[in-house]
Parts: sequence; C-alpha cells; structure tokens
Amino acid sequence: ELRVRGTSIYRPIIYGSIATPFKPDNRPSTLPPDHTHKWTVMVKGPRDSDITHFVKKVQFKLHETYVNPVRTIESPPFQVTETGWGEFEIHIKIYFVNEAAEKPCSIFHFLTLHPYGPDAEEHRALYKPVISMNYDELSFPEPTEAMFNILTTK
Ligand code: SLL
Repeated sequence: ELRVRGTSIYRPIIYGSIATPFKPDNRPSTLPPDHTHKWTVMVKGPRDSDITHFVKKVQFKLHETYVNPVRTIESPPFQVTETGWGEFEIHIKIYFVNEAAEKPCSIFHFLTLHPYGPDAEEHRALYKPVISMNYDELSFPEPTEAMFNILTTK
C-alpha cells in the first residue's frame, strides 16, 4: 500500500487502571471470599474523546488465575471490570483499523490495588480508589495514505 514518506503522525492515548477496595458492609455476597477489590483496566482517548476511527479493538490479557484471561473488546468503552485479590501485570494490545496496515501496539500495565507512599495508611483507612493512569502517544511513522487521511480529517 502507498505510504506517506517522511511523515509521522502521533495520537495521544490514555490507559491504566482504577481499583476500589470493598468496604466490609458493601461486599457483594456472591463474590469469592478472597476477593478484596473491584477494578477496571481501560484504554481511552484524552477527555474521553472518540478513538474508534483508528482503534479497531483492544485486547487485555489478565493473570491466568482469571477465567478466560484474554478479553477482547471490540467497541468502546475499551475496558474490563473485574474483582480479585492480587496485583499483576496486564498485557494490553491495541489493534488498529485495517487501513492502518500496522501491527498492534503492546503495552504492559501493572494493576495496582494497594496505596503506597506517605499517605498510604490514611488512603487505605478511607477505602479510597487507587488510580494508576498513564498518558502515552501512539506513533504512526510513514502512515498509509488511507490512515493519513483518517487521522488528519477526524
Ligand atoms: C500475586 N503474582 O501472587 C500475583 C498474582 C493474581 C490475582 C495475582 C484472581 C481472582 C479470581 C486474582 O485476583 N488474581 O478470579 O479468583 O499476588
């Protein structure tokens, strides 16, 4: 396919997790007793902007202690919500629209459940969510003409 030489296009992306501990009085009784947190891992555009013109799907590979650890999300919101007891690394793969003719982009995100640092005790006592969000830039060096058009007209 035709590529636009000497040009790179960058698009911002937000990814990460938010984890909330169950308070003793609002634990769903149907959960396994060792599940201490509810969490969401996500990929999105800045200020929740639409990314579907260039992102086709997002795959989240969870720890193998989860049932069906590979979760593929084909439409927004590109996120997975689960409950559990432990922290682990989530392998996120962002797949681009066919016009891009690009391999998926791989990101490793560590799911954090527990607060740390000087305010950790207070944070924990208040059952506050632990947020671990990152900003990154996807780069499309020498994009296909089709992808160039998609990225520059949206
Ligand atoms: C640890 N290395 O040992 C980590 C692994 C895995 C967490 C943490 C599973 C929940 C379920 C779950 O929370 N796994 O489906 O039962 O800390």
